[in-house]
Amino acid sequence: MSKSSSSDNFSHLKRNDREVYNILKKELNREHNTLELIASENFASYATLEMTGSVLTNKYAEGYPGARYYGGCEHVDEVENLAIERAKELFGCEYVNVQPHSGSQANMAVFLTFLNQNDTILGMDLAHGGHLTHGSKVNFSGQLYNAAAYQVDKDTGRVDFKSLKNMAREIKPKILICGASAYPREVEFSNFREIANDVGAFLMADIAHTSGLVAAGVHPSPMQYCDVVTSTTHKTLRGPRGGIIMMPKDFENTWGAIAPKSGRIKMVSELLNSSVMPGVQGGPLMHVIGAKAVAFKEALYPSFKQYAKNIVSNAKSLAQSLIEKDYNLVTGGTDTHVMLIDLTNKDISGKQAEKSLEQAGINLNKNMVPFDKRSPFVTSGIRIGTPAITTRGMGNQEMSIIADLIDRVINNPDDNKVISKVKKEVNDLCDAFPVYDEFHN
Ligand code: DSN
Repeated sequence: MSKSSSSDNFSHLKRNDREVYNILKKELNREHNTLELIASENFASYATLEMTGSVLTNKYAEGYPGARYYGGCEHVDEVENLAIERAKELFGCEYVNVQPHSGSQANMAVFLTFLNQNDTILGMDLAHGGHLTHGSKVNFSGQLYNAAAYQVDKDTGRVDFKSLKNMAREIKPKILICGASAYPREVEFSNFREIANDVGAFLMADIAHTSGLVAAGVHPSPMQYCDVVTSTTHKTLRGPRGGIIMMPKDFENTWGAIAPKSGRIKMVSELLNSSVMPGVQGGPLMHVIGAKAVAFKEALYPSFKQYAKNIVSNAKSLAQSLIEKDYNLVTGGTDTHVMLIDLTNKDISGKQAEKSLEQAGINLNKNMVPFDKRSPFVTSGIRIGTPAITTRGMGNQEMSIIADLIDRVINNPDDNKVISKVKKEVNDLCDAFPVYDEFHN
């Protein structure tokens, strides 16, 4: 991120609370000195951070623009409307709710709108790349609803649409969920649509991971196939931490007015809005909604398209370098920002790999691989993503260096000399691609 002339960062914090200031500085240094390969993380822009740290945090605004439960909302109304309009333009949709505090809360609001308790939902198995809120037994989605999970094919690592179709016919889900947290290939929305049509299910896409790629046209859009789409705003989309819910063009014609569990007949947009607030949340985080507006504008710029292309090109190039070093990539590669590596042939668990790499300044997460024999606390794999290092400006040349650094640690996970040497090289690489340099004044 480019330098500006501003100095005196965090001066109030520094004066008023040295303890917290020191923690912030340590985190700044960690972010600068680390190769951030966690696929769900990114570096928000200065403008996004400014809005997130703004006076909009002071405002209570329960309700929606023009219909709030508090006075003084004229400016937060403006910013929420702007965020909505920009998101519509970015994703080509007709309905947007920008209030969910997170992707999980966006998903919860969708379920609350379209499901009754104990209704059947069908999502991707968490151990095969799915998300907690797609029906995991340890999450509300697996506790309040009758959740079933589809898996990937053992040989290809890709969604097994044949068995998904049979499963859907058997259990007749009310909602079929597509989209994942650790799936390296494009989500084939049209295949999911076919199955949803076949069994009369409502089709939901959770594009939390790929939304930046979707916005840039680098990943297919779910809008022409899905009934409702949820996302986070902070992963490939590079905005503030938060969630959104969208519905495609003509959604009201598709759904018409539907009857909620009780009360008067409502339009689906009205129901979704009231599921978010008051159903799941109270006061919206107006500073974050303002920052969503900022990030959506950034994502509309042509430079963001190039950024998203670079994320994917970096992921492909890193994947290729790792394959050349005999790493076993689930599905044999990636179409997106993320890759999943089965470390079984390297004789190291995901847990150990994550730990040793962290000591060397390389941050990623252990991850179950499909049909993993190890527990989620140990795992046989790691997940690697390129959004954050691409934001720093790294390109294909650096990907081959990074593959080499990873490989040296994985082959010598207990060798402190190797780890120290790699850490030094990681620091040099990070210094060559600074992030938030303005904050280091
Ligand atoms: N924690 C996110 C991820 O890492 O993919 C999903 O919520």
